[in-house]
Amino acid sequence: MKLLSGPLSMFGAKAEIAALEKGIDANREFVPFSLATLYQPRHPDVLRINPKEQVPVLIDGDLEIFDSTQIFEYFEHIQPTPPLWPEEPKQRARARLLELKSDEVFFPNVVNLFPHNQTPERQAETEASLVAIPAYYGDMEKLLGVQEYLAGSYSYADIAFYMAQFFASFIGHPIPASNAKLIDWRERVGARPAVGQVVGTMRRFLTDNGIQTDGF
Ligand SMILES: N[C@@H](CCC(=O)N[C@@H](CS)C(=O)NCC(=O)O)C(=O)O
Repeated sequence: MKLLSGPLSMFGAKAEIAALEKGIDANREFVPFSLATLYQPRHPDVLRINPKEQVPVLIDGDLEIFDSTQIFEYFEHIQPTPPLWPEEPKQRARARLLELKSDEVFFPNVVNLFPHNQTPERQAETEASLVAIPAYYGDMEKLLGVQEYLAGSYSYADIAFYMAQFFASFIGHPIPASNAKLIDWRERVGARPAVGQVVGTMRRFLTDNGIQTDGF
């Protein structure tokens, strides 16, 4: 099995963490990527398999799929233990929704605040995201009121949001100290060997490129 990712791909990191959590032997390969050229030139397998030309891409024999959430689903079927979706149907539905919201509601706000996106023409988006990020942290803090993980048991929802908040911290919008339960959650998830391994590789890429990661 081959998992094509990038050294700073938050979506690729999600898939790699899941493979490690499940003991799936997915040989992670980084596509060409640099801070100057980003994903150019694109890896030929990415161009062939994903019309969106993005990583992660998973190749397992004659199966070729893309999108981190699709990869989660495949992993869950081929290696059901340890489960990374809750068993109970409503809790599972909540976990799926949280995973989607992390990628598609929270993370776009982080992207809006990437320095190259903060142009005068995008002032409205910048301002909206500066409000949306702390509001989302507040919502996650409330969820953790009575449970250790976002959807009860440790799940793909935690993996997704751990990576999304990692990038938010990277651009200067970390979980505030007032969200103490969410900070404890970040410590709990970050202490998992699978998460530490993948995030550690990402931190090394950043420090090798002259970016200090001590503050997040
Ligand atoms: N919804 C996709 C998003 C994938 C995605 O945005 N990948 C980024 C890297 S984290 C990428 O390949 N970007 C290159 C580009 O869009 O040019 C997923 O969950 O895998």
